[in-house]
Amino acid sequence: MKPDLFQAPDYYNLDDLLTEEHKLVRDSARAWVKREVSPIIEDFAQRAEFPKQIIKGLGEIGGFGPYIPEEYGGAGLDQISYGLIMQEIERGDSGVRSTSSVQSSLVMYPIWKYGNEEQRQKYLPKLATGELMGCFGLTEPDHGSNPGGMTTNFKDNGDHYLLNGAKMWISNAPFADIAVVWAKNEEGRIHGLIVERGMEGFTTPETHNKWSLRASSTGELIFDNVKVPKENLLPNKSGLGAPLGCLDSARYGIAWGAIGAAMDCYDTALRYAKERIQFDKPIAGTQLQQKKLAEMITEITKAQLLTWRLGVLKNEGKATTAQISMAKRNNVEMAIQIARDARQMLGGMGITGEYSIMRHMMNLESVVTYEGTHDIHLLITGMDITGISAFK
Ligand code: TGC
Ligand code: FAD
Repeated sequence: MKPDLFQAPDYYNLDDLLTEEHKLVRDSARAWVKREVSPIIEDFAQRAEFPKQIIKGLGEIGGFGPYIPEEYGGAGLDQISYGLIMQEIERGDSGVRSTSSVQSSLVMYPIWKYGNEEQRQKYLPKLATGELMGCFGLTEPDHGSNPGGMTTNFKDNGDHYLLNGAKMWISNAPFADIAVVWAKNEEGRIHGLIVERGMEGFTTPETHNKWSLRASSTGELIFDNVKVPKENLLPNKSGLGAPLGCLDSARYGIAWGAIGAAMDCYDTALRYAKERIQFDKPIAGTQLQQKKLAEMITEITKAQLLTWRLGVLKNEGKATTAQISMAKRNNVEMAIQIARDARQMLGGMGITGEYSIMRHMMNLESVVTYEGTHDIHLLITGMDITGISAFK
């Protein structure tokens, strides 16, 4: 793979809107990605393997629980810093950002928000350093966009619960130490349970043959009469709103992350176009390639503004689910379009692993599907502006 020469575009001087702390956090994540992710990621993606050696570094740059309070081992940062970290990590690879999103917003967040003090003390500090890794089990083979229909269930069995069912498409499942699992009790109410690797009847087979997110490990969670201690139930929130609350936080991070992937594709295409000579001049001097580049920087800038404003609202505790959906949907679609155009601009070289573009493009096919598909987010906006649900 080519050396990482990435230079971040900032067409509207958005740095002026950031604090010194934001810039420090962002720059250290950017330097870490250049040093630790860029040199190895293509090789791991080609081999369809998650690079476990980066876990410790991810913890050190605040990639695990950036906004979780310091008393629980988190970085205690604000939501814009969280977003900037996701942007930089996904600039390297969406699969690495996935690992960070899952650990932060889908494992640490529910333990922090819905867990009791004992659960927070037991798990959060170790999750923040990566000593413990987690995964999040919501999707089932027959319930993806409609998680409320889940059939995974648990029954009161004296001093423990008995958990049965299966989850599918679970990021980090094959190596996670713990899983935050969403299941229905005997009354059909959804609760979160912390399931630990090693519990009898709990297995996590890996999903193979993915063309997307190859450097992220995906698997199933299978529960066959798993005895889950009663103290592992998250006591402070139940109902579908509990897992959906975690998704708000993860989707917000993805909105920022997608900008990172788009920036990397744009920057690569711009550099290539200035150097690649055809018909005795750089292809960057042709109107068609300038149109692509001009549209890319316009879309990146619009996404940056949308997302920065969302970050301000999130810091004020005012960002709504529908606002987060709009940003996730817009930014991921924007990144996919940029990846496709950038790929074409590199001609044949664009399909090789010499450049990051094709990997980003394939990764983004998962990003546009997980955490709510492109269609589902459109329907969330539709429901918000009309007051009528088109889901059911
Ligand atoms: P609906 O009737 O609308 O809502 C059910 C209850 O939940 C409440 N609620 C929320 N609460 C908190 N936060 C939110 N964002 C909430 N959205 C809804 C709602 O008020 C209601 O409460 P109550 O008290 O009245 O019961 O639910 P629905 O069944 O109609 O479904 C709505 C829909 C389709 C939007 C939702 O289910 C959805 O978002 N589907 C998409 C599924 C999804 O995103 N799955 C993601 C799985 S995790 C993942 O992909 C990780 S990838 C990780 C990585 O690698 O980065
Ligand atoms: P379906 O829900 O079957 O949707 C199929 C198509 O139908 C989509 O185009 C959808 O938009 C459309 N559709 C569905 N309902 C409607 C409707 N009402 N109106 C119009 N169109 C509709 N899940 C987890 O719980 N944890 C994880 O860590 C996790 N990681 C993932 C990692 C990867 C690589 C992938 C690919 C997925 C992951 N997921 C995870 C699952 C992900 O959230 C689901 O794939 C996603 O929610 C969509 O569900 P589905 O695949 O079952 O598609």
